[in-house]
Amino acid sequence: MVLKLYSDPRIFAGGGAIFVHVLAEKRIPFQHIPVSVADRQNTTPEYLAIQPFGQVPAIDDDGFILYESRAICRYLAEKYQDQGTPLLPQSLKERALFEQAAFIELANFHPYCQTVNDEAFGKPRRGLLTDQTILASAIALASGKLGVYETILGKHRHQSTGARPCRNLPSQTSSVSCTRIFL
Ligand SMILES: N[C@@H](CCC(=O)N[C@@H](CS)C(=O)NCC(=O)O)C(=O)O
Repeated sequence: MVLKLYSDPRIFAGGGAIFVHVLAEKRIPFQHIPVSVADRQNTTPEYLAIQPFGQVPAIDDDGFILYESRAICRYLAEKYQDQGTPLLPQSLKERALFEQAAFIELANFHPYCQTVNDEAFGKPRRGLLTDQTILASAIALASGKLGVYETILGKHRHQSTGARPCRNLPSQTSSVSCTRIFL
């Protein structure tokens, strides 16, 4: 049965931005089941039975329900290990560096960029006022973290071309693609 993917109607929105990279890299066919947060479809009893926190995304893989976008990424990368782009390193040390990159994304990048995104774009879209103090503080914190990324990227120039592997990280970078920067 084809993988069912419950996510925002704009599939690339929110947590969807994280795992669509894995779906694409692994060439995994899926059925998109839109769950509109704007229309509160994430709070119906049917959806809460799938994702008890009422958040998107979630998947149903032939009856196996999984939520939390990064856990979904890990599951799909592992399940389709021999298909598409290899994403998970196998050796102990490479795996440790992968986990380091993944936790940096979660702890040092995502919270600040998510706040910037919500204050600058999410709130106005929902008809709310941006809190300029929170926005300025999150931008300052995010800039500091991105400065560290720049330093790390500067040390990891592309082996063959000398170019940096990735510049100007998008607002939501998947843990998996992030790993390529660190390995
Ligand atoms: N940690 C979760 C976060 C998911 C999340 O925050 N989803 C947002 C949309 S981007 C959501 O469903 N918000 C609705 C709500 O919390 O009521 C994940 O990565 O899957």
